[in-house]
Amino acid sequence: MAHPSANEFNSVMAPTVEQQLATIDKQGYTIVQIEPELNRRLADTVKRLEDELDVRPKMNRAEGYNTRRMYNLLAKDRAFWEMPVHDQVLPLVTGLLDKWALLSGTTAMNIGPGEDLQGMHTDEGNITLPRPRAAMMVVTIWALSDFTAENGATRFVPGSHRADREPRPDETDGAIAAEMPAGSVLVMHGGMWHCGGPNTTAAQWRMGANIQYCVGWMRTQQNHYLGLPPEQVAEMPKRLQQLLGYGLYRGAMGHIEGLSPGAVIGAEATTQRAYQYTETRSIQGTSA
Ligand SMILES: O=C(O)CCC(=O)C(=O)O
Repeated sequence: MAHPSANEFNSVMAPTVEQQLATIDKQGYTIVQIEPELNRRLADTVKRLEDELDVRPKMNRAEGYNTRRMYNLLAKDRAFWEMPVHDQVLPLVTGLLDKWALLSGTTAMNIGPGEDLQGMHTDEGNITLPRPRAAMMVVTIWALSDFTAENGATRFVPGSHRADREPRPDETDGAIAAEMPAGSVLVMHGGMWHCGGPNTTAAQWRMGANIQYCVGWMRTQQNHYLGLPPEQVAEMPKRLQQLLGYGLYRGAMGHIEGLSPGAVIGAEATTQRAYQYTETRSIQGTSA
């Protein structure tokens, strides 16, 4: 009997996007793997930038007392451009939200020795609509170093995306540590109770990044229009421009004088006129 090659075996064994989405629907999360070489490159870039930019702890409970945090990663190095569009991650995001999903934020979080538990929260905590509900955000925590219970692995409460309320910061009952090797990505429903873990090691740093998405009609956590130089955006691949909001939501929302933001900054890939889908005079069967 012929045996499958390693590639065939992996493709036979790897769960489909539908299966991964079913897992997220049930338990609120799944974990995927990225290429080790990409992971090394991202980790090296974060380390270099932290030193070059002299990134220091921001000294509050949300951002940490011994955590080096960097926001707006896409503006800081092109290595990060690969993250939001990664093919192991983006199909899960669009499966949970839809194809008009936006990138909400990009943050590197390097948790240092002695850091406290961050405080349980959800990234949807500012949304005041009743819970439980369909995901309005998707949180992807990239383990750029190994994540262990001791060095500050993300804590989360499986199934809490179905809770009917937000957690209190000290509400850690049922929380588990997302222990995972470097190169893993924890993909979570935005309603999941989670937080950065405490780092009880003497000298290990836990390097992670949160690449966060939201539905296309929502205000993003980080403001890309002002955070990214337009000439840099114009050089990005089309899918990344769309995730940053340079296209139009459903062919209409977010225009400037009838044009997409991409058209205004000279980004050819996302140049679009609003309501193009109504250009035919017939009202039969047309939509964005
Ligand atoms: O660093 C982590 O593991 C999670 C951090 C987090 O949830 C946040 O900053 O909102």
